[in-house]
Amino acid sequence: MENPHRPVLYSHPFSSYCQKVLIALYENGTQFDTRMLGPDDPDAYTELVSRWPVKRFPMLLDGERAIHEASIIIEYLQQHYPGPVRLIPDDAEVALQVRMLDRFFDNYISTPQQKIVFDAMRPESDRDPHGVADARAMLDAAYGWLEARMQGREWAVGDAFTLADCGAAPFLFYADWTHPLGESFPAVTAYRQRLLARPSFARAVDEARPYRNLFPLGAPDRD
Ligand SMILES: N[C@@H](CCC(=O)N[C@@H](CS)C(=O)NCC(=O)O)C(=O)O
Repeated sequence: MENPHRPVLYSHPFSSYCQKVLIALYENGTQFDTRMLGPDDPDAYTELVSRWPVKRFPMLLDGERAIHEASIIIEYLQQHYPGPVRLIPDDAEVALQVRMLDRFFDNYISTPQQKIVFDAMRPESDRDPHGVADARAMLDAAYGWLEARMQGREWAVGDAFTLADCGAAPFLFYADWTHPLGESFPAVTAYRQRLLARPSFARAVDEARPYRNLFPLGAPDRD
């Protein structure tokens, strides 16, 4: 039976976790409305915080049901608004690998990347150089693991674009700005380029271009 609601995404175009969900929505051509979190709609942020005091976004509101956490929103969309692209494969073993890679990109690419960016937004006196050094070491380790994994692969798991690639795209995009891949990780760099060429992510990147001034480390003049 067709779902009677049109879900509403509370998000900001420059946010990596919002882009992760936008990729899933665009891959399947899912119809949705947006409440953009920003000065033009202060009520949107108030509503987000009233439902999710940890103040993290995106949030998907489907009728009165709020869904949090980008990966879970993508799982929810597949269950409730299925489209032609199965981002969580039907095969349980392959789906397990997809979820493992999804955790990898969240925990070991995005989390250290965010640590470095959030640190740069603090006043000089409140910075945490030790934590930032740990985050850079984590990114180097994660890049190394991914470099070995991506040999001969097009996407993170199997032959198809999945949930894992939805996260990889924005997280590697910003991670390379924050802690450059350089020359040492050619397979990861090539994977990042393939992700940038994927129409769903290219659209999200284009929609976020006007906000590059928000990047506290200075957005590089590329991508
Ligand atoms: N675990 C969350 C992380 C979401 C997240 O970190 N979102 C960022 C934007 S990219 C955010 O809400 N930042 C606002 C803040 O830290 O106050 C998810 O998977 O959705």
